[in-house]
Amino acid sequence: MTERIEGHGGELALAALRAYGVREMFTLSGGHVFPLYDAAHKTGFPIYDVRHEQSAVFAAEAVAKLQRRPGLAVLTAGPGVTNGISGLTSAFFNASPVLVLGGRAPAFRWGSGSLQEMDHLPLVAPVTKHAETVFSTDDIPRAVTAALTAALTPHRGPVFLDFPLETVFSVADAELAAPPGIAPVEPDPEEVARAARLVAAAERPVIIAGSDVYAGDATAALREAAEALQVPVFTNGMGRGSLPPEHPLAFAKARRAALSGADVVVVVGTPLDFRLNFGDFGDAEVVHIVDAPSQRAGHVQPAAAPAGDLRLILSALADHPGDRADHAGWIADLRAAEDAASARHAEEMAAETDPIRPARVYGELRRVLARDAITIGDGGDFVSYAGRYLEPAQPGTWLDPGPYGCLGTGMGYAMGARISYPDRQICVLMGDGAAGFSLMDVESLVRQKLPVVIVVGNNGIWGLEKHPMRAMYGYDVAADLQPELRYDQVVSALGGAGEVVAKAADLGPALHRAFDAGVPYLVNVITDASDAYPRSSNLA
Ligand SMILES: Cc1ncc(C[n+]2csc(CCOP(=O)(O)OP(=O)(O)O)c2C)c(N)n1
Ligand SMILES: [Mg+2]
Repeated sequence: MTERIEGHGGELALAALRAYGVREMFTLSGGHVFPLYDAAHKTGFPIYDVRHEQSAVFAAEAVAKLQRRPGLAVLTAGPGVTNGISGLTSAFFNASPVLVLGGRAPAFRWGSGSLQEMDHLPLVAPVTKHAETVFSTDDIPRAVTAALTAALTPHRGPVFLDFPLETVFSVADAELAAPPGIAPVEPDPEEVARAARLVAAAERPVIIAGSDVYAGDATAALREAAEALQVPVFTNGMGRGSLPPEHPLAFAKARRAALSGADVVVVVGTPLDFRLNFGDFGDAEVVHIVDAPSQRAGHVQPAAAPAGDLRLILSALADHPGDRADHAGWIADLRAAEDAASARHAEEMAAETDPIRPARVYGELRRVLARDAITIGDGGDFVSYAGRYLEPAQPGTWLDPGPYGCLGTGMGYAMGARISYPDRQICVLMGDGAAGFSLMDVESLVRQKLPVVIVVGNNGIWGLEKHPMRAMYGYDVAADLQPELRYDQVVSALGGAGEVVAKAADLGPALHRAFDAGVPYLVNVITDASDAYPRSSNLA
């Protein structure tokens, strides 16, 4: 169904965005994109603005990741777009359906040296699924609809459009088509059957489920498959919490025992990258289940690699008609390893040390966080410890930067999370180094009444770099920060509130005050800077 609409370029774009379920924009002001603001302002479409364009794109990405719908960032021409590129790249690595609309210097005098004149496409093309300059006003709805369709089609990812000044300021009459439905991609049934036979016949199978399981709304199918075939499940990224932690097949800490003992490893909805030892699990056969053929690994030859709609593939595994091996002994062995690790972790999380070790911060947080709390990690060691000690109880509640590993997601992700869930706890776990990238955006959160809690693991160093550099060279450079810096006072100065915590016993009350504050609140925890724990690869 199509309808005819009339308006300036901003109005035409917004009509197409609304039709596709976009519900807000994140932006930082620039004259090149005023018509988009005008369209939003006149129709009550929410505009959230930030202090650095990276935060706008990260906020859009958080919306996309959490709500599985498109997130929108509007960036002005030139520096606005270039400041958003790390955010776009993170979205590309995370397969997040983010649309960035860029302003652009006028086309009619291109090359004459207009303000902020640059061609964005060669910069953004390698990190987007679709990038296009729209030269004609009446073409804007088509371009927006096509871009969003590309963003939402598995394997999902960010897209980019820019509008030359005259395109977006001019008025036109245009056709607006209804968004096309995105049909699920049918997997090859032979490949699915091969995968099912391998898992069913395995003696010691393991499933590792990642972000695309959540993005593809396949957590219920994952659970059915795991239960039907009795396979232990580990998770990473947005896959965390796919099975509730108390589920008999949910595992987190016995990963080493599982991966070294498994004879078949099923990796679903996440790449065979550095987080998974590049898909090398010793003698185990690998089944790689992906949401699109483009996601099959080029560097590994899996025993089976079904590609397509993850719900269809996982449901087919659950319905496998043949015999299955008994995995009760294997599951019991892993449960023993898991329980032993849990007991160790419980001790670490209760430890009364001075200075405070990060594990204790997570021990206290576990008492305060509700099951549906959104936890955001932005930092080095402090966040990798979070991956060890926190157990998301529900899918879609854990936001880490993903395999691109970009520091600075914190306040942008927090903004997107708060807007997605006005009534949930939003907790950002930040390294003191990471805090430097986005803390100014606390001002944006305060001004727009978006309270969140920020817990800083303040070790006074870029820990994840300092310790490895010392181990490698015997010395380190460019790895120190000011010790015990008052990041809480920065937040207070910006209109929020906060406090320093240096004693373990003070953590609990501070966290309660933080979640009750009703404004952005930073709990500045002075933590142990020593290399006290083994690093976890659970970060992303
Ligand atoms: C944008 C960006 N710059 C640099 C890095 C490299 N890096 C990874 S972890 C890390 C240290 C982070 O320090 P902090 O946030 O204080 O956490 P800590 O390791 O001390 O707990 C750095 C600099 C990165 N991942 N992203
Ligand atoms: Mg640090």
